[in-house]
Amino acid sequence: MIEKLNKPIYVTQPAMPPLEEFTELLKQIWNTKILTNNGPFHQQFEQALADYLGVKYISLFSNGTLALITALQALHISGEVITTPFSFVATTHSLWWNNIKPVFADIEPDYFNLDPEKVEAAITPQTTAIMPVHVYGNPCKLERFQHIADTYGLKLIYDAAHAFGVKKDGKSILNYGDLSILSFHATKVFNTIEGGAIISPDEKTKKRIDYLKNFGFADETTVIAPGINAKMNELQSAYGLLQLKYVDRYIKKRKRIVTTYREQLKGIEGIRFLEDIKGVDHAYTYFPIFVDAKVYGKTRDSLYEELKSHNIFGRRYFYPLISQFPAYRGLTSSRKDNLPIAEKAAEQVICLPIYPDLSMDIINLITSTIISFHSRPIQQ
Ligand code: T4K
Repeated sequence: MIEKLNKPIYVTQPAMPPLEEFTELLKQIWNTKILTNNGPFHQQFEQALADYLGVKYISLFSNGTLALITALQALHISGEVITTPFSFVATTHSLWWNNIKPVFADIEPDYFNLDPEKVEAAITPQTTAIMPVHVYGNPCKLERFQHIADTYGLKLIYDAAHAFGVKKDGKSILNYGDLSILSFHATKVFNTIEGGAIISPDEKTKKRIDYLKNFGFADETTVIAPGINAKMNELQSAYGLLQLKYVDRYIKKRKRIVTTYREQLKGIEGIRFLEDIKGVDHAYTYFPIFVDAKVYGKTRDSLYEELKSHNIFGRRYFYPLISQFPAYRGLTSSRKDNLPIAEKAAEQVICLPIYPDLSMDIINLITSTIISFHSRPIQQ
């Protein structure tokens, strides 16, 4: 009989820098009274982040969703954009907020990213851009997407909300496409409480994005476009600057957790998990497992409930598919027969708890629950 934890374990828990160090930075803010609008911590953090990530031009945002919305504005995207239904709703909502029609294409069965072949088949004269997501931080087929974008004259905007620090062959994947967007939400590998960023390919684009996130102001009297207020403030920037000191440690701990999960779940029939990709430096953002009910003997939802009964709160990222939400389910591209792989992934996934402070004892308990539930006979 596996014990029930007396404290709930959630899918994640934010990693935070030492309070004393943050207090020191807060004192400086209290002295200068510069709270926002591109203050000293914002400037320092932006530069330090660009250096850490290995990118040249980055603009900080108050959250990832506003970064997505602004990225589409910055590139004047309109008409139709081809995207994935297997993501967090914000990906598609950013299109809706720009009056753009989302066109869903199916994903690939290996790493659950948008399938370039399905994207190519969905292009129409109205298509202006492709918006793939590096789901769980695993890189999309970068060269293939670039080739399609170049061939059809489309823009390529990556939702890289899960891909903080991810590199392929030693190079940041954030340098691909026309723009990439990060999220620094509390639930992410690297958090600034709320926060996000856009990575631009050149100084000109960064400048335009910086104007757009500040109401469109280029200077005191010039407004270049109807911008929005999406600025990161000084407290979050200071916090982010501190987080950068610790993020490598966070990722190292996450890797250890993933390795343990993989060792312990190896060989359980009907449970699939993702392996590292050769040449990729992973950030271990999520640890999704996929339950094949026929082989495992229990459904994904019954395992999800079983874990909950032990006070373990995994999450079904991403179920339901975005295409099934009321705003989008009427679209032709939302039909289930257009998205069979995504439908299956959404039916099978549970993201297990992963965060730097997660103890090995808890991991053992999670995996033992999965193993023992597998062998327990179905109750009539
Ligand atoms: N694109 C993609 C692909 C995304 O995944 C996201 C966000 C975005 C765009 C948009 O970026 P942002 O605008 O958010 O920067 C969470 C997050 O709110 C969201 O950021 C994230 N993706 C999404 C995948 O997950 P919920 O509603 O599942 O989170 P919530 O509040 O239920 O948190 C999960 C668990 O984490 C809680 O049960 C407890 C724990 N937790 C959470 C928070 C917020 C804490 O321990 N402390 C906390 O402060 O959406």
